[in-house]
Amino acid sequence: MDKIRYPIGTFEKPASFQEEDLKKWIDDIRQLPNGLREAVSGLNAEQLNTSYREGGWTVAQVVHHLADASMNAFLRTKWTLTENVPSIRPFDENAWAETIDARSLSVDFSLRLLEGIHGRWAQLLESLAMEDFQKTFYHEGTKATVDLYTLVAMYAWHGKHHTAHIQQLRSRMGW
Ligand code: NI
Repeated sequence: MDKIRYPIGTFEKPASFQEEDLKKWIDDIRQLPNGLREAVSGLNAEQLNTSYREGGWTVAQVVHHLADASMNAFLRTKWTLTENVPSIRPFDENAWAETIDARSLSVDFSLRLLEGIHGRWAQLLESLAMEDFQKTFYHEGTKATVDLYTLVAMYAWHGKHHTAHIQQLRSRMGW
C-alpha cells in the first residue's frame, strides 16, 4: 500500500450498514468543508501549487477536484431520490482537474462550493428514511448498480482521503 497515495487506505465497501455508520458518514460529509479549509489555511501560492506526491495533483487541484467530485455526487443523490434507478455518467476527473478553473482559480471558490453543497447534502441525507438509502443508480462507467448507502460511505471516505493528502504533505514539508 502506497501511504502517500492512500494515506487512510483504499475505499472498502462496507459489508453491512447500520444506522450509526450512516450517522457517522453523514457527519463526515458535513465536516469536510471545515476540515479542508483548516488543512489549507495559511498556505501561500507556491505551497498551494505544490504536488502532494510526485506526478500528482497540486494542493489547489486537490481542493478543486473535491468540489468537482462532490458536485457530481450531490447530483447523483438527487437523481437517485427523484427517479427510478437513474443512469448516471462518469466524469473524467483527471481532465476536469486540468481545465483552467481547476488550474488557476483561488481555492476559495471551491471551498465555498463545498460549503454550499455539503451543507445541503448532509441536511438532505439526514432527512431520509433508512429504506431510502437502498435506492440505486446505474453507473454507466463501471456498469454497476450502486445504492445510496455505498455512495454516502464512499464520499465520507473520499473527503478524508484527499484532506489527508494535504495534511501529510504539510507534515512532510514542515509547513
Ligand atoms: Ni478523488
